[in-house]
Amino acid sequence: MPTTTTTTTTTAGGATTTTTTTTSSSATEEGVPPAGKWHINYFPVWAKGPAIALALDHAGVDWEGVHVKEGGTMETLLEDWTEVKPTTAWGELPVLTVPGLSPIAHELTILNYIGRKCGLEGKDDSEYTICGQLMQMGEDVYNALVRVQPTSFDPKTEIVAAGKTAAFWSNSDETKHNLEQGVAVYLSHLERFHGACDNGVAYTSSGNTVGECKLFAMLHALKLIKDDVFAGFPKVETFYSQFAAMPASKAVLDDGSQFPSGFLQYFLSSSGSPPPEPN
Ligand SMILES: N[C@@H](CCC(=O)N[C@@H](CS)C(=O)NCC(=O)O)C(=O)O
Repeated sequence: MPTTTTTTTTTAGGATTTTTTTTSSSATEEGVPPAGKWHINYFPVWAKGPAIALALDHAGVDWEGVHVKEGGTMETLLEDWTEVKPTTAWGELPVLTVPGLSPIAHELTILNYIGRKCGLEGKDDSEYTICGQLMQMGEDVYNALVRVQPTSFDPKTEIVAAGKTAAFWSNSDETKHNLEQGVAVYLSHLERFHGACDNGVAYTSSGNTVGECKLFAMLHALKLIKDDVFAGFPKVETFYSQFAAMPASKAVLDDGSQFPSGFLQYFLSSSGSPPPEPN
């Protein structure tokens, strides 16, 4: 754990005393968010950045977002990314930068960091494990969408033609291998888990742990593709609606909050309908 060492020299009655004090810096203390502005870099699409923006707004930290490069536009995005990519640790976004630490990459690591520093990982061990499982479920849904769903950059023509996208949306067989699991199976697991958590409309008592931020972001990605996707899953639908209505969530949904512009739909319907206009 990084520490700060302070050496103090005092002279009293002709004798010199040197005292060395070692303390952990605030950037490493659980529950103590580093002071100063936090910076998050991510593309202007609803994929792996929105959950972080949601968590930052729910945490109430002072933050600002950039889409790839300060002052960049949609027109310069790809060119900007070619320039910025080699400067990142892993050649990818999102990247969070907080005062006193090296840049942090990988969405789930960033979310775990925010949860730990800002008290958004559940009030006790039980909620901590709920939070973590929801985060992973959100990631599983993301990875399923990456496998089958057309995106604003890739129509996935062969995958759609092979019927894999349609199968994801129609398959409710819970015995299928999880790589072939349909959206209804993910949602029925989330419906049952919600009941087991027994925490009212949300999964945890606060309803805004980093796991719930990630889950909400992926539920929203599903809803953008198919508006009635939660039909038959009332607990999931209620969780989605109440999370969307929270003021800290609305800012991100409306215009990307502290990002210079809102997030565009990334995963598209396979029926060829165009994504909505940018905010
Ligand atoms: N393991 C990383 C994956 C991040 C990732 O796949 N980022 C994509 C955007 S969603 C990216 O940077 N793509 C641009 C590129 O690879 O050049 C995470 O979970 O954050």
